[in-house]
Amino acid sequence: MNEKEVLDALKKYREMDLKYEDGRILGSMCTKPHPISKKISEMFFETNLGDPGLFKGTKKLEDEVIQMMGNFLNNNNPFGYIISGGTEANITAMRTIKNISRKKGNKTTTVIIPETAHFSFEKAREMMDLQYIKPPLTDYYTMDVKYIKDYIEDNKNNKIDAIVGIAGCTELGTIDNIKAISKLAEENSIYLHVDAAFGGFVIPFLEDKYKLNNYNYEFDFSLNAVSSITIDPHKMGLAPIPAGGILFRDISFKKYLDVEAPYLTDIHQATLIGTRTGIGVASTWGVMKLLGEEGYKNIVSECMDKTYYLIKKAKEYGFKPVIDPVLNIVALEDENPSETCLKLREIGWYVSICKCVGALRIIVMPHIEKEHIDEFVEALASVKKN
Ligand code: 0PR
Repeated sequence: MNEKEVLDALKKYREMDLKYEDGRILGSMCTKPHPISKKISEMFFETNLGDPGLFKGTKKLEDEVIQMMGNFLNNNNPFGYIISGGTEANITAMRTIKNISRKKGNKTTTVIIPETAHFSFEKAREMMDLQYIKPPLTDYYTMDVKYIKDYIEDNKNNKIDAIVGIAGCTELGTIDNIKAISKLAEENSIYLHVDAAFGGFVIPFLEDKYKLNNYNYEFDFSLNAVSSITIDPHKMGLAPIPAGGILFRDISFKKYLDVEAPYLTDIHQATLIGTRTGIGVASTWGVMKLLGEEGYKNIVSECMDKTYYLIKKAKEYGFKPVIDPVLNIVALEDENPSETCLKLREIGWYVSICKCVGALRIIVMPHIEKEHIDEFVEALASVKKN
C-alpha cells in the first residue's frame, strides 16, 4: 500500500468507532482528551521512559508531574510513576504490599479489600496468590469499618498486611471512610492503599455545595497510614490514554519494586512495564499546567451540575437513583440492567451496569452535554415501555 491507501483504509476503521462528542458514550470513565494533548503527543511520540537515561527531559517531566500530583494530594515528597492505567497502578501497589510482607517473613499476604473494588485487584490476587478478606458493605455501599476493627482484633495471630480503600468506586462513585480506616491501619501498623483512579482528579476539586452531609471525603496522604494512591490522569485528568498514576508516600517504597536492569541507563527498574511511552507524562504535565486548579474545579463543577440534572430528569420519568450522587456517577435502579443495557445499545446508547446492585451506570464525563441527557432519558423511557 502507499501512504494514501494506508491512511484511507485506517480512516474506514476509525469511522466505525463511537465518538465521545456524539454524547452516546455514557458508561466510560474516559473522555475526549484536552486538545493540547494532540500537539504534545506528536512532540513526545518516540520517547521511552523504560530507558530514562536516554530521555532525560521526559524523565524530569515525570518527576515534576508526580510532584504536582503529590501537591494536591497533600504530599510534598512523593515517589511514583505515570504508567499505563489504574490496573497497572493497583497491581504495582499490591506488588509492593506482597514484597513488604515477604520481607517480614510471611508466607501469605492478606489484604482487606471492599466488595466494590475494581477487577484489576482480582488480576493482582490471581497473579500474586494474595488472600482477600471482603467486609460487608454499609447502606452507603462503603466498607463496614466496624467489621474491619473487629476482624483485626479477633485475628491477632493472622496478621493483616494491608487494607485497600476506594475513593470513587467504579460502579457508584462512593468513597470508603478512609479517615477511619487510616486510624485503624495506623494503630495496627497496616499498609493502606487508596484506589482513587477516578476520584483522584475529582474529589480535590469538588466544591462544598456538591458534598453530601455526614460524608467523609478525605482520602489522601494527609491521612497518616496512606502509603500509596492510584490516580489516573487518563480519566478525569483529561490526559490521553495511556496515563495512569501510582504515587507512594516517599521513595522508601522503591526498594520493594526495583529489579536489576544492568544494561539500561538506570540499572534498576521499578515499573511493571519496561518500554513505556512519555506521551502520558508530557500530556499530563501540559494539561495540568494549562488548566490549573481553577480549570479542574470548573470541569468538576460542570460535571456535577450535569449529574444533578440527569438525576432530576430521570426522576421526572419515574427512574430512581440508587444513592445521592457522591461524584459524577449516577446509578439508576433497574430490575434487569443487562437487558436494558442491550436494548439501549440497539438504539445507539452505551451505558454500563452495576453488579453490586441492580442498576444502570452512567458516568457524567465532560463530553456529556445536557441535550444528550435529555435525549438519553427519553430513549431510556422508550426502551422501558417496550
Ligand atoms: N480503579 C478504579 C476505581 C477504576 O474505576 C478503574 C477503571 C481502574 C482502577 C482501572 O483503570 P484502567 O482501566 O485505567 O486500568 N474503571 C473503568 C471501568 O472499569 C475503566 C473504563 C474506562 C471502562 C472506559 C470502560 C471505558 O469505556 O469501568
